[in-house]
Amino acid sequence: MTTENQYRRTLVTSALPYANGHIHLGHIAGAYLPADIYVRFKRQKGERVLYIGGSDEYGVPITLTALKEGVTPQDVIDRYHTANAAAFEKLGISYDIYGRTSWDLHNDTTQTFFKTLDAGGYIHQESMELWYSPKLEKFLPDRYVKGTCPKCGYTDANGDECESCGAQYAAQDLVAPRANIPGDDSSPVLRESRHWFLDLPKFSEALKAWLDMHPEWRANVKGIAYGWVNDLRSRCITRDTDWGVPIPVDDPDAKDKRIYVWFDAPIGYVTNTRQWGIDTHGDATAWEAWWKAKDTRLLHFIGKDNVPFHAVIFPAMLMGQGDYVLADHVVGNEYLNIFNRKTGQSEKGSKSRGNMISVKWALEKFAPDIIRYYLCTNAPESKDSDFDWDDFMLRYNGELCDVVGNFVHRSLTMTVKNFDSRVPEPGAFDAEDEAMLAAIPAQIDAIAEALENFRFRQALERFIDLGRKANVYFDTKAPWVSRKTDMERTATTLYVCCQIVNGLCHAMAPFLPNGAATLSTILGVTLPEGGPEGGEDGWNAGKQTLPAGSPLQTPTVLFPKIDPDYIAELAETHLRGEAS
Ligand code: B3M
Ligand code: ZN
Repeated sequence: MTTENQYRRTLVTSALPYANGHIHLGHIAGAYLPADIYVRFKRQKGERVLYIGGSDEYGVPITLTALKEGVTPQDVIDRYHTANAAAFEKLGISYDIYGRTSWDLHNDTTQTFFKTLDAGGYIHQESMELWYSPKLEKFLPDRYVKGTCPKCGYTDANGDECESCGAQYAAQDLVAPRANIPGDDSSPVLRESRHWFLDLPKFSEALKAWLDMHPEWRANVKGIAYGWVNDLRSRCITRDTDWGVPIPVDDPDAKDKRIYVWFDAPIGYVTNTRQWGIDTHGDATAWEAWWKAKDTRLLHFIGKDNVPFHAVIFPAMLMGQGDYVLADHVVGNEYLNIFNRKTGQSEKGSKSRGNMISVKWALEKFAPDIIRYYLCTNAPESKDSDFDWDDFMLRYNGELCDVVGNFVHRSLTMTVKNFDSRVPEPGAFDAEDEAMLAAIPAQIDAIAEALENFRFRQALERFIDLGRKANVYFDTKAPWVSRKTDMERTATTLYVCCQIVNGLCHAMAPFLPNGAATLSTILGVTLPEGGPEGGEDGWNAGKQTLPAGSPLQTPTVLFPKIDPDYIAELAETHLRGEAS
């Protein structure tokens, strides 16, 4: 089926994680899995979709890690870029490219953005007082200095913002500053430094007009974005550091400074699209259609803390370039907290608490589909949710295994056994058969509708609902009984069941790619891969008939159950802080 949509491009980005640690399940539930499900769905529909990801490799947290470990920043980013790219791949997060902001190409993209904004009159310089270490003879940007928060009194606040109350402030407002680097116990002093600023207020009207065009966005995203746009100030976009993109100005003062990581990071999406065009098409201009053609739909999937950058600052930077598209949707997610079964409390995932679960660790314990299933049923879409081991097991075992897996297995086993491993020839349909056959396309459309609206939990619930309806049908028809007396009736029932299994196979593919791949082999159906150039509609193919006579392979268990003892053991390991 050809739709107008097939000709339009959808460009999807997921936040670029810092190459400063292992990505964890909280990240996945927010910015990565929903994006991947969406992209897989679009590809399956045959639409043109490109999915961009990569590592964010500059910034103070990375140089601090390097200093503390006595290695170079390059060592740090190489280690975590490699580890995170591998974890994403194993989990089935299907990027078209997973790039790096340390690429030379990225200097070029970032510097072009800077120069265009500068030429457009959107960048100016200001002098400011910043903390300086007389001992190291260096400025102490951001987290290189710690102190007491001027707003809430938290004593471990960063130089520029407080993790405890969320306040952002000027360096000189920090109370009782101290250097936060090994080998420097001196007291920092304030010293003048000249920096470059992005004139955000100049974009104020345009940003408001653009936000006003998107009443459909989630309330959390709109709330944060309007809060910022209604109170815009110029923002410093450079830092006193040697780790970052060089500032493209002819000024000796720029030599010891670099572009601020939050200026270059979203530009990484553009860089990585450029590199994708070069890698796949040998075409250095292929990226432009994805960023500049009017019919491109740009979507950002992010965690809530990244909303200001994706819904205000980056769009302003794009406006300043003149010819880029702006995001059509910024899908901002809340947080996945950790339910601590010892205390009975939900707690924030944090490095210092050691309660985070790395993707790397989780993948050593579970098949990717298991993790994907739980994180999607429990995605923090409109409010925070809890990662809870009991819930993890109950949802997976009780829904995916017992409802869908069980139906697929009993239907296929009976069909293979009684009908010579082929989809049986049906007799006349009764009202229950007709109703069940009609429910397959209806449910597939309902799943699609939820996915189009970024309601991933609801989409997965509707998928499980199809499984529930299927089990009711199976139990009503009781083919294991009719088999003894009425083979024609049994054939009709199992024919209908094969159609449901085919529908389930197509519908599960965006969520559970491994299960779908195994099942499609059993059914002998092809799930088209799709991609940036678009292709066949393999989504609505789930509504088509699997013809009588089609050969079937002997089914294997798609979703094996998890043993409660195993879960109990892992929960203990996790509580001991060994899962991060
Ligand atoms: N690296 C922050 C984060 O990982 C930052 C995102 C950049 S997206 C362009 O949450
Ligand atoms: Zn504070």
